Amino acid sequence: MGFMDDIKKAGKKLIRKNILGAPFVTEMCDTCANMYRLGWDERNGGNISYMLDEKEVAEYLDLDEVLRTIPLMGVNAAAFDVSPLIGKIFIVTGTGKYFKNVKDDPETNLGIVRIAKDGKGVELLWGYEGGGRTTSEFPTHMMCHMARLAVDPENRVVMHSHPTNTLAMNYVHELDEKKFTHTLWEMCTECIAVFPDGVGILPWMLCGTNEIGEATSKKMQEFRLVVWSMHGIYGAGKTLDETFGLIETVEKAAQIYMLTAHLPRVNTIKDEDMVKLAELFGVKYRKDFLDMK
Ligand code: 2HA
Ligand code: ZN
Repeated sequence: MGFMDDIKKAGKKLIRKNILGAPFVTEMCDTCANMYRLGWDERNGGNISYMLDEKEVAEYLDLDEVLRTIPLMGVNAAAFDVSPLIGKIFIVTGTGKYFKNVKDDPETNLGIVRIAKDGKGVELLWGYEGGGRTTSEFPTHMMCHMARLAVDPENRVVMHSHPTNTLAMNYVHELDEKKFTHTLWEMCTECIAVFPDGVGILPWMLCGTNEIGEATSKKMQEFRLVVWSMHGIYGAGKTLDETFGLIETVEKAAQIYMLTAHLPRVNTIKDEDMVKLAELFGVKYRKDFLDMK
């Protein structure tokens, strides 16, 4: 490289903005802090991946500067095809990291990674200081991104969490997608408008594996919310706010259920009322999840 190239490179560095002020970093920090504060993400529970716009990231980072390459964790590489995501950049919570600590130390607890050209690993562009890696659920996240992007090209976020009441409800309510969704819809007036596609449910499965990733992404072809029985929930959406809001709404409904399940039910929101709501909001809802004949 010649002298002029060095000057140009130094110049590019100088005009680059501070990544700690990037909206995608501050939003990740705020989201993790919120989820922790709500008690949904104890210890290292939960993980988030958020697909970023390459041009936006280039305002903060030199995209040619790869800090290190990280293999995809817990994955039978031959069975795992991420080719639709090659070159895509994500900000991702780190494995073993605590949501509690993200806001105070984003550089250690978060990483910005690009899916490598061979699709077998990721290139670290920023973060995971001290040798961190992507969440153990990264394969599931990537499979979910692929599934959601196929039905909604604007999907950007996949979020996993252990919301307390949603989890409690798993122990006392039948784990049937129609019945579970219907109960949630009955608990808050706007539920049917917020998640008209309902909630998918997987049986208890071993987490961090290809199998659970495949099963979750299969559900994500149909649902933006998937309950992992006796473990937690997955959500997908266009923004961090939207995805958080989906999980938050399920959790609120589950809380009402848990506060009332042991009491005689005197009143409820009727199916015909839910239809009116869905029509008012103009949403396409799972008609087969209502009990109306
Ligand atoms: O990242 O929640 O499911 C920790 C978990 C695994
Ligand atoms: Zn979990």
